Amino acid sequence: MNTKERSRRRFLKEGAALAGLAVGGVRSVSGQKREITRLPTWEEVEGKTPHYYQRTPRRTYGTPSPFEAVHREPKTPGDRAWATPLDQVTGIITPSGLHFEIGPTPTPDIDPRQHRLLIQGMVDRPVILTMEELKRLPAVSRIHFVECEGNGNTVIQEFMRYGGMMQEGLTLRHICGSTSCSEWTGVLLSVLLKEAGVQEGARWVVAESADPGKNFRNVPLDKAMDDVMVAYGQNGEAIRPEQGYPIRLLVPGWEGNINVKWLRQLKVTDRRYAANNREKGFLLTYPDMNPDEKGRWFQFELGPKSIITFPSLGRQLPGPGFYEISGLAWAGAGAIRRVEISTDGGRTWKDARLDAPVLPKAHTRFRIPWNWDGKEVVISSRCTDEKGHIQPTLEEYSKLYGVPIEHWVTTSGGVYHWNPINPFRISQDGKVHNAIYPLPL
Ligand SMILES: Nc1nc2c(c(=O)[nH]1)N[C@H]1C(S)=C(S)[C@@H](COP(=O)(O)O)O[C@H]1N2
Ligand SMILES: [Mo]
Repeated sequence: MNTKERSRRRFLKEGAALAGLAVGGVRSVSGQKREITRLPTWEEVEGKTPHYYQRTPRRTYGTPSPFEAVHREPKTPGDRAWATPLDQVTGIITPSGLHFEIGPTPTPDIDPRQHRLLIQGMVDRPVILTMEELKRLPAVSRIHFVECEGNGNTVIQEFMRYGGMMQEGLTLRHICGSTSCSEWTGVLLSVLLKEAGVQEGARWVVAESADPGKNFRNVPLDKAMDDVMVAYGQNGEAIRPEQGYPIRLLVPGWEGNINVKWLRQLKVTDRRYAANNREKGFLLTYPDMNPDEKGRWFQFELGPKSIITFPSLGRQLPGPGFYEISGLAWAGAGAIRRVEISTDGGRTWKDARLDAPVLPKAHTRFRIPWNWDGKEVVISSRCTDEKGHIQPTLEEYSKLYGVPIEHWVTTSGGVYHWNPINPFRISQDGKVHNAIYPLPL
């Protein structure tokens, strides 16, 4: 069989699997089967109830269809973290208006004409840049995720609050809504630092924000000279106010809070500044934890992580039949090399297809066809990054931190860099439940 023939056969085979969707002829909206010979015209249905078609004056700035109710929401009621509904995002790019958001309320709106970026400290030539001057410099556009170091810690809180019972009504947003992926445009920090001339002995760049919270973070010089960016563009337009307009620091692959928004100062130093309490990767924030400095508590890079976005927590499958299991995988260390899917509670695994482009430190879309027989099933995804790091099970994850599994349910300090495999259990009624805790709690 030649290649052409083989791909034709494969096409026919996959086509046969999908045909299951339409078995028994075409269904009308009311559910009755009938012969369809033509579709109604606009004139026949416009303005009738339910409104199949409607006319809307042309929008000067495009917004989602009125039939799309998608929006961001607090991660938990009253939470200052607003989460991306990842289960409603298609592909790998998060629409800017749905990017998760962690920062002060109300959102600072900064006038770019008055905003300046100051680069000072251990440099030969301190620089003050207007936003126009910054935009004249050589720029790059790169697709990267930003993930909050606390993404997933709601799982734990909910467990604590509900005595081990996963609360009804939780969706993917609650357990994995604090990661988003955009195309960012800006000037590499290395370009700015070379312009300013970094002095001998310098080791850190302290980034500070303009908002009243005065968020600041220490970036090691090695990372600063590598792929850190001062970004002003997001998905083809100016960064949104919620993401740090007019400029933010973008530190690819590292925990979210180091990506200082509303950036206004970069100070080159030979020592790190006292960590504020946002520096979640910092050992001393967790004195009750593994005190080994070489341990996992002192790291800013995010581990490999994947999550099934369909069928995901809070969804309900209408019945047995064909579905495509799909989701996102990402890793702080680089590109995703492989995603495997299990539909038998982690006993056996099959490779999922990765949609191009598969980019370093970016969300990667995976897909695998699946026929659900209607029996209770546990589905999970597991990813491997280009350095060979494999997403851990909850048991493996706990071992890395030197704590028993129970630790994550009893800890009061919050959970950071949470990347264990997150299985979902689909019960016979089609409901999708969280199955991360194997323990009877
Ligand atoms: N100035 C400032 N920068 C900030 C924060 C903040 O509160 N103030 N929050 C940080 C945290 S904790 C995270 S996870 C990311 C989130 O970026 P996003 O809001 O664009 O998703 O921004 C970081 N940068
Ligand atoms: Mo964060």
